[in-house]
Order: sequence, then structure tokens, then C-alpha cells
Amino acid sequence: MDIATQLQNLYQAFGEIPGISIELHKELIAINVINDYAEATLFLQGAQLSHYQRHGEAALIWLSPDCDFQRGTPLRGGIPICWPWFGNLNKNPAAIASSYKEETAAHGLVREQEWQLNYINNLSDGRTHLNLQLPFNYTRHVEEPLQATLSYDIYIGKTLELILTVKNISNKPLNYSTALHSYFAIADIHETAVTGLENTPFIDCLNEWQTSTENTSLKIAGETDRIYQQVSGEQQIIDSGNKRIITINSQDSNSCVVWNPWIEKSQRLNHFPDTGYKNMLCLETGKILDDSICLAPLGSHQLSLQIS
Ligand code: TA6
Repeated sequence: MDIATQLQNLYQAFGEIPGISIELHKELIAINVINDYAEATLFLQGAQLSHYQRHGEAALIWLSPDCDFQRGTPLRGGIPICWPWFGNLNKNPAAIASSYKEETAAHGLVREQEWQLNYINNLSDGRTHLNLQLPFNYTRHVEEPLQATLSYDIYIGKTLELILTVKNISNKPLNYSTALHSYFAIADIHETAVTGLENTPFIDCLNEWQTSTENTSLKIAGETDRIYQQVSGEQQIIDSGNKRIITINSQDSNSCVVWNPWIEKSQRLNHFPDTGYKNMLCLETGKILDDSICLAPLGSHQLSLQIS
């Protein structure tokens, strides 16, 4: 379906809903939401939320100013959905790596696909609820197709709530790892710390994947790429420059990633400004490595995240 027809259909279906507008950013369609609490922007490609800002406050989610909004290129920033694997496929548990064999994309397959906008509801409590769906039918490299339906619920309110529901509709187990790869907007990385991960084991992806723990809050002073395991409870980003604390809560996620590219990698990354590292910090809520999932036939799993 060409973009003009797609836009027409979206206007007809959703254009009259108060607070909703539909925009084309080069090749990508975005849904803008504004309500009494906040404003947000969601791209249909990857069901990728790119903006969330409570009225009168600084934006909470960071999006690279160097995005080129081309079909098939994941936006750098926002909250990408990493599924059915996180990171490099070959660094995943064997059951996952062998399910998808020679695939080379980082962070799975669904952040480049166009999700279907199922509905938008302005709720009586003032929040806006959007639901997007993606049928997954994987036939490459496998004898029998892997089939699942992904459903993504987004609640735009005083807090930002995201719920990713995966249902295995094939009659064989579905192995996957996943993460909501949140890029948070901060005033200054030099005045930022992460709490809630003290004494929690982490794999240092920049130091031979060695496991360590630290008993202090995490201050970023260089390229940081850590996969925390056995995570429980709330994490906080102390964004001193904005005089705020960003809180991150989740259900049934016992792994998370803290990532900042710092100076040298910022210069190497595409669609990423050289000084971008100063104003962003990724704290990614996931089901990764030992926390990965094996869904029984017809089984389903929900990963949920609340940001405030
Ligand atoms: O989550 C951390 C990470 O895996 C980093 O290693 C870095 O690659 C980052 O994700 C960005 O991934 P992307 O595929 O969006 O470039």
C-alpha cells in the first residue's frame, strides 16, 4: 500500500480523535498524541516511541537529531523494541541463536517492520491508550515457521507505560530475548548517576564480558555497556542537570542494560551526533541472557515498563 493511501486510511480511522495528529517524517509515518498530562510521538515503523514530554518539563525520551527517517532504518533513540533477540544474535543463548541462524541484524527483526495501529482511546482518567500489533511469521532457515503475534500497549499519561505482549501461535516452543531499549534525555551525562543497580551482577560488554558487581551508584565517566542480571525493583536516573529523578519500574524483567557510547563511539555511530553522548543515557528493560524466554506453544508473555 502506498504511503498516500496509508495516510488516508489513518486519517479516516484516527484523525478525528481529540489530541491525535498524523505526520509524515520523510518516509516514516508518526502519530502525535497530546493530552492533559503530556505529549508523545510514536512511529509505526518498529512501533517506536520517539518522544514523551510532560507539560512544563524537559523531554524524558531522547531522539538523535541526525535521524534520516528512511524505511528499514531503525531510528536512533526513542524506545526501540528489540525482539526476538537482544544485541548480537550470536551472543544469545544457543536456543535463540539456533532459532534464527545466520541473521545479522542487531536487536532482532521487529524494529524495522511496520506495525499495525489497532486502536487509540482517550481514557476517562485523561491518559491516551494506543495499541499496535505485529504478526510474526518466521520461515527463513527453519523447517517449520515460527509464528507469534506481538501486541504493544502504550499509555501516555503522568507516567509513560509500555506493555509488550508476545503470544506463541505456532505449535513449537518459541525462544527469544527482548528489551525495550529506552534512550533517556538527560541534561548532562557528567551530572548523571544511576541507582537501583548496586550489588547487582553485571556483564561488562567492554571488558571481555567479565561479570562484576559494584556497591555504589553508577556514574558514567566513559563508554559504558553493561548487561545487569538478577535485577529487581526500581532503577533511577538522577538527572541533576534537569533537577529531576527518572524512575524506571518493570514487571517480569530481571535484566537491564546501561549504555552510553561516550566520545569516540559517538563519532563512529551513524545517525548520532558527535556530542550526543552528553545528553542521553540508555537504561534498557529486558529479558536477556539467563533471563531470556522460552514460550510454550500457545503460551504468552508480557514485559511491562513504567517510566516517570
Ligand atoms: O544496548 C546496548 C547496545 O547493544 C550497544 O552495544 C549499542 O550497539 C547500542 O545497543 C545501539 O545499538 P544499535 O543497533 O541501535 O546501534
